[in-house]
Amino acid sequence: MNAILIAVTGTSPEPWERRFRTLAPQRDLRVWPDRMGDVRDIAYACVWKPAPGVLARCPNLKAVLSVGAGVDHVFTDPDLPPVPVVRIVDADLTMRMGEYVVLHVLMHHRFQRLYDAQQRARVWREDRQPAASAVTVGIMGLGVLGRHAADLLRRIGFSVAGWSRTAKSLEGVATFHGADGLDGFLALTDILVCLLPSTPDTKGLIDLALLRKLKRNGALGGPFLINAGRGATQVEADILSALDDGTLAGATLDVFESEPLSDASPLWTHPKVTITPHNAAASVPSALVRNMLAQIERFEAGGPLQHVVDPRAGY
Ligand code: NDP
Ligand code: OXD
Repeated sequence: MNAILIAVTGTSPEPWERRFRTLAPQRDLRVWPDRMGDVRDIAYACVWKPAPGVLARCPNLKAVLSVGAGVDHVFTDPDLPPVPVVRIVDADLTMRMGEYVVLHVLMHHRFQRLYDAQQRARVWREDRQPAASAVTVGIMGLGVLGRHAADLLRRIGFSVAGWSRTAKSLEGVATFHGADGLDGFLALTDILVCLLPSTPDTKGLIDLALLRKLKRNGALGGPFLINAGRGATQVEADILSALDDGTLAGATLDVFESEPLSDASPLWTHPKVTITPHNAAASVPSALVRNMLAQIERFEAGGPLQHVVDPRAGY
């Protein structure tokens, strides 16, 4: 009893299994699809995009643990059993996202794509360079990841604004919330960083109408977009239009409406776009299995599960 199931798709279960066996050799470990054994023994499922219906086969499941910070990949299962779903909150993942956001904010702020192009053409020409303090980075999503990124950016010297669903107060950050706060937030923003979850409320939020509300006369000469949250929040056709008509000066995209990004997408070769393969903050077994085991052991000792997702909000 109390077996742990590893049920992942699109990635190998092997490193997860190896790490569980190293840290908890005494635990009964099962692996989808071939080694589920007697499903009545399975109490916990550690999952990434689990195949629909797999979790419903485990009648004694007590909790689902997402191996990522996002949980949209769990809620797409129409047969998801009514057990708590917990997500990863871990310094390793948080710091990885912080690195990504800082890297891409600075890349746009320092016009690095321009200098890359100039280097290819052997052009020695210095462009203008506004100070970080003249640039506002607007972060959509002031959760665990958004707050950490805000703190890093503030320490580098950027002006930072943030937008969330509910009101927040963060030192040194101009905060906005809800539909009523969105336009004011966008009007301040030179570099928009999206760290939102995929929920029914955030679907398609980053469209042309929204991008047109970003600051037009800012120090960078035009606004930039960085999306490292979820692709479902963006309308890619609108982002392309915004890049082509000058609404956006450039974009970094780590997440896409459909992943992997199709070979046919014009985003791949767009001169103003930087693409990464949904690796802004990878979930790494060496760091995260310890976190999941701690959740399970605390729960078995009678303590609460932490970072349980509200299924109605979807994050
Ligand atoms: P949290 O749940 O801690 O934070 C989510 C934030 O989004 C909160 O501030 C929340 O507002 C806000 N939010 C949610 N819905 C809305 C809405 N409708 N309007 C305005 N704000 C909203 O999540 P994390 O910070 O840990 O992670 C954020 C997301 O990043 C994950 O859900 C995942 O999709 C993505 N991610 C991507 C990775 C990658 O490699 N690309 C890696 C890890 C995560 P409030 O504070 O009011 O609740
Ligand atoms: C996550 C992700 O949600 O990697 O953690 O996308």
